[in-house]
Amino acid sequence: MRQSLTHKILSAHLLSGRLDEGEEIAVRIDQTLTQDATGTMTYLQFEAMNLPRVKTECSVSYVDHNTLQNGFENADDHLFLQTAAERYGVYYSRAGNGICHQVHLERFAKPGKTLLGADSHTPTAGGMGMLAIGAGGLDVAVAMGGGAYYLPRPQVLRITLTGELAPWVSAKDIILEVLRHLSVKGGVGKIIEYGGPGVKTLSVPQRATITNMGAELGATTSIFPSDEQTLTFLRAQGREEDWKPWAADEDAVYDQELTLDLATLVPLVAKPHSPDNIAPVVESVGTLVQQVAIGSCTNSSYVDLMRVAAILKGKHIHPRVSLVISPGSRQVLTMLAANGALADLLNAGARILESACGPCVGMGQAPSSGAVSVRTFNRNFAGRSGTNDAQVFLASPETAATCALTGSITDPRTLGEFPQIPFPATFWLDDSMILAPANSTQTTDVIVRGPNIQPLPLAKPLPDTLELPILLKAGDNITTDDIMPAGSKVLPLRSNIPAISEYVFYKIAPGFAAKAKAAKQGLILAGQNYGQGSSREHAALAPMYLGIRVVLAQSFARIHRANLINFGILPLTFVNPEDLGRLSEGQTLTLSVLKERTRHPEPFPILIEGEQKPIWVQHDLTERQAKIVRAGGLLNATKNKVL
Ligand code: MIC
Ligand code: SF4
Repeated sequence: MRQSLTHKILSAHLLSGRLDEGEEIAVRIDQTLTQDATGTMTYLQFEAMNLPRVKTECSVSYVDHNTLQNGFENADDHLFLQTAAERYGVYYSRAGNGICHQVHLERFAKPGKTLLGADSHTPTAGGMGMLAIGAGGLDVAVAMGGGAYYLPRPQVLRITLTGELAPWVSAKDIILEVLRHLSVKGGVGKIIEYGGPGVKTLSVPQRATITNMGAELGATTSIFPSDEQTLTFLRAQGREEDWKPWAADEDAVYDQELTLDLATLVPLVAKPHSPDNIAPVVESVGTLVQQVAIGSCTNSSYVDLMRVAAILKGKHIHPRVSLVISPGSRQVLTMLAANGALADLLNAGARILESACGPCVGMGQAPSSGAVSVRTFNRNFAGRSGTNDAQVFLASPETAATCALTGSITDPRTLGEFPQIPFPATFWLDDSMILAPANSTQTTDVIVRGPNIQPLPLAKPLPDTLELPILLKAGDNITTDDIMPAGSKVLPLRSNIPAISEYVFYKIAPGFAAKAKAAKQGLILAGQNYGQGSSREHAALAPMYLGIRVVLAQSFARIHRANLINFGILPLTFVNPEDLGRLSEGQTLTLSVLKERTRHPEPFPILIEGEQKPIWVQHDLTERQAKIVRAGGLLNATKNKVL
């Protein structure tokens, strides 16, 4: 059969399962990436596997999230990560070198290879023709040890791009348009493959903006072919030898197809508080803006920021607006500094932050109360900016820069002539902030651990009967930011599960941690797409630590469901989704014969205290996943050799 690009790369890496039938496949992982907020747990987990060194072609540990050093915690984590990288043969990208996805695209990503990253925006590297998937840290640790990555057999959705973008319409508007069509759950279980004549008009960084934000669709990943544009980018990065052409066969068959004519697109925004709340910029024109934030792994490439600089050159931002810019990498920032664009940004009134995630993850620059903040980022969940009542709009760099000038939401097309930015023939190349892994004879044995780095808690095996109070009834699209918030107060506790667990649900259900501790064990109830957003396994690990044994939802987001299983929490769905309405907080549910029931796919009943009629649920676990849950998580399952 003629193959899609996805199937070609998957077939070349397939370890078990079939691409045309069955529930689950296992693939070989060539590269891994971690970042500091998920990485400390990942390396603690790798350590628990007792392996001397990583077995991948290349593994990189980035420091980009926790770069505000308010106390010893983050600095301690950096030291732990640096020494763990040295010990296990991992590249270490130091704080200040840039955001993991941007730097990985520049320096490591290779067409046709597989990448597993402990961050949901790992699909950014799909812009390079790489099959790049976000996962929980434990799955990444297993891949570093040479283990397979298991994923539900994906459906392939082909998006055919035709035509060419009009001036002032950008790659961000393409992915916002896709989000408008598909919503934040439209990509669940799918790999999105871009093709068609419009593809060749897009550079690798533009493609990476699109694949990056495919995470917001809930997609497993998104991918572009590797072609002349890929070669141009790799050549400019001094990595021409990493290029290989990769494309789908002409008459490949897809599970679903969509066509987008780029020429018909207009500048769009995602309005508060969801990345799929899409509308044309013109509909929000006139809304007063207090903050503009440009950066993040979605939109802070060299061309993005050069265009912003060109828009702002010789002008000054509106006095109401605070403009913050966080360049994606040291490569980008150095090039802007060298060619004078940085001076144009500064002269226009921009506040320049270091090359890191920064405001995107609530690490500083929280907007003022009730402020409108226009951001080039990928997520605008309520409260993620650090200000609960801020109104965050997501937009392209062109739209954001225009809003900074006018002080209100403005269509960038009103600015007149579109500044053309030539693609650089060579990027500034200097990898001195990436510490290469020492060869095996030189590795250190000393991994430095500060007091913030606490041992990893293990889950308990699944008992046969569970009597669980419902500790929370949540709605649809609950994000991992709702479950385990980020921000400058909580993020430094990522290596300390007892301490971070105090913050579980603290924004949407204050007092949850105390309630869970008092109950000793419990269940969470939710609507659709539970756990969308980030890959943070802390959103499973910390609830597990608080005694959560089961999450019963109408549906789950992919990465979070896998994390629940990895930490021994049983994910269940309703046979009849309307049954959610029959349940409320405080009721006690009884689940019995669980060891047997998790061995079969058949639905089973749960008893509601004081009621005759049970609720029917199902687990949808594969045999392997069921063994993991019964054993009390993946680490226990591996240790006890039940897999
Ligand atoms: C995010 O954008 O939400 C994060 C912070 O990068 C997360 C990872 C984390 O929580 O550490 C992600 O996207 O996976
Ligand atoms: Fe960092 Fe934001 Fe990208 Fe997450 S989405 S990796 S926080 S820049």
